[in-house]
Amino acid sequence: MSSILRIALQKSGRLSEDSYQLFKECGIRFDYGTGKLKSVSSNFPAEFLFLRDDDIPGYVEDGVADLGIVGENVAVESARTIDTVHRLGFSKCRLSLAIPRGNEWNGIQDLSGKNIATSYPLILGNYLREQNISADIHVISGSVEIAPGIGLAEAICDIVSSGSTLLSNGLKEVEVIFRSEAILIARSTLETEKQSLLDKLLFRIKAVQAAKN
Ligand code: PRT
Ligand code: ZN
Repeated sequence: MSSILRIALQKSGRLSEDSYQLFKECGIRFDYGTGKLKSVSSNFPAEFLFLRDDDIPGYVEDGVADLGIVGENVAVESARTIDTVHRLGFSKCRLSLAIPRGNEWNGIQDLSGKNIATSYPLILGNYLREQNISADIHVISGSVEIAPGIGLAEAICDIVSSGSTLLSNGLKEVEVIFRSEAILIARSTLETEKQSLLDKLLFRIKAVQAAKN
């Protein structure tokens, strides 16, 4: 049986459009947005799976998918054993610490002994350890920005892009702890045939990127 690459993409969200567009520009055709959870390409040996971004690193590690596109923040936080094959340059954002706008900020030591709300306990925990700061990490899965306003935490650590969400919640960004963009991830050991399909795909992706620069 000839090989086919299984590629996991975000079904709908901040990564989806650019991910679909990338394959289109690589000349790889497939249907999306029809509500179907998978789609086989009509002109490249690839099958696409449409998933929530958080599930993609696990599916790639487990071999349900060979490749995937996720934000680096999600890949790192997942702590899965996966390879970063290529940086894709879209869905750029940063993971930052923010505090109430009226509060004074003299540096990271201000967070010693404080409560910090985040959905990224691993990345934040590593950062605080490197900085020798001991603080309490309070994990919440969404709407992190409201935590200081309801007395749940003195600071937050969340994804920022334009900064307008922080602003509208009365917060100010005080420290960038991680910079992220979309990345192509792969299972760490691909069979020879799949590896050569990945090489073909990468060749096309690099050509598309080179044409834009
Ligand atoms: O449904 P599913 O689980 O698949 O998607 P999701 O809702 O978990 O993720 P999604 O689609 O919001 O984001 C996917 C990825 O896009 C993230 O993991 C990041 O790598 C990247 N990304 C880029 C962002 C943003 N920009 C971003 N602005 N992810 C989230 N945001 C949030 C931010 O936290 C804030 O709440 O969007 C809001 C607006 O940001 P501002 O700063 O522009 O106001
Ligand atoms: Zn998600």
